[in-house]
Amino acid sequence: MASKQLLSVLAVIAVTAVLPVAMGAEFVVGDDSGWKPDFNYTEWAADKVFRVGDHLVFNYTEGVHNVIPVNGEKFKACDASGAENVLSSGNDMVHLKVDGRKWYICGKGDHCTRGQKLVINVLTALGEAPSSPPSSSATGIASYSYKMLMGVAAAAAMVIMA
Ligand SMILES: *[C@@H]1O[C@H](CO)[C@@H](O)[C@H](O)[C@H]1NC(C)=O
Ligand SMILES: *[C@@H]1O[C@H](CO)[C@@H](O)[C@H](O)[C@H]1NC(C)=O
Ligand SMILES: [Cu+2]
Repeated sequence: MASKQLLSVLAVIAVTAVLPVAMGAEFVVGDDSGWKPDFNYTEWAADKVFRVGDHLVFNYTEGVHNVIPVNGEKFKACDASGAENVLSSGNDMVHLKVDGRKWYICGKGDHCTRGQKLVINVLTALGEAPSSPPSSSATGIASYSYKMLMGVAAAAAMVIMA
């Protein structure tokens, strides 16, 4: 009886630990700087690994900026014309559902040419390591292994309890 209760507790702990994997990571674009011109988002993204299942949060004052998903050519040209999915809430969440390169620009004024543009490469959810690992890859891999371990522990606890 006591051991079964212990297993329940362990299972809850393990499931709680593995939940962030299922939900993906959240990246506040620009961190405390938020989404604005005169900021280098290439530099911001350089040490991060984005995966399918993660999401981006664009944080800015509503009305001052917006977020427009574009293609590579429009990104280069800062071309906001013909935009279909303009995000403008000031707290825009973008779920990364498909792997590959993603581009976002601000369509207000000259903001894009002033650096308010973000390009990221989204890796598959459980894909291989990026071809050129970022400097922080050691911690990334460590936390990833930890989550995998907790996932296995959760699965094992479920099996034992069943
Ligand atoms: C932004 O940072 C990247 C990487 O450090 C650099 O290559 C690029 O020149 C910078 N862009 C600007 C506009 O300063
Ligand atoms: C968004 O920006 C505001 C104002 O700078 C800040 O107070 C808030 O903590 C930011 N939110 C997030 C999620 O970073
Ligand atoms: Cu802007």
